[in-house]
Amino acid sequence: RSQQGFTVFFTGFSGSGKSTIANALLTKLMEMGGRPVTLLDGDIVRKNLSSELGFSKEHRDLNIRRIGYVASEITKNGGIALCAPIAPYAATRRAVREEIEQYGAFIEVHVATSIEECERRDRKGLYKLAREGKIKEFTGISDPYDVPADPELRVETEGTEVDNCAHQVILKLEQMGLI
Ligand code: GGZ
Repeated sequence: RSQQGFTVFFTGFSGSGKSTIANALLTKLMEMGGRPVTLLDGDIVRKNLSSELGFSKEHRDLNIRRIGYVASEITKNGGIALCAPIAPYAATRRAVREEIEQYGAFIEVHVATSIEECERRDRKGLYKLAREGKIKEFTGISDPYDVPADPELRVETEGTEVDNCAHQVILKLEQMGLI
């Protein structure tokens, strides 16, 4: 029973810390040994699986459905999938959840960094470009984000270390009997 596969699905704004937390979680889970762990990071998926896609609702949905399909295959085979896209639409997240829950557990983690904080950090300079209108349909600035109503876990990154956020996910997985 504790050997069932599962998917940890991070969602949040660009620059919220999804990738950083997912990478820290990846390290922790790999150190524990046992099942293989696969990280499906937003930008890596965009480069390798969704290179022809843009950021319209249709294209974002297609991107998320592809990530969901790969994660469902991993989960089906008893592995651990970590996904870290923005995934702005609740209905699409719900569809992915339903697909994955046929095979194992789905843990939605809302990385709840506020848009103000993401824009203040602006690690990649994308928010500035979005404000200048040089990037259109930018999530949180000129494109929607449905805040998860009922995620398995919500992590606050403002004033919490990355390692602590990753540890909160570990605790949740233990609580759920998954690791
Ligand atoms: C949001 C965009 C956009 C627009 C480019 N809106 O910080 P990043 O750079 O690395 O993360 C963002 C990434 C979002 O891709 P996802 O596949 O995670 O999005 S979705 O789940 O909605 O399919 C950002 C960059 O791509 N980026 N243009 N318009 N983020």
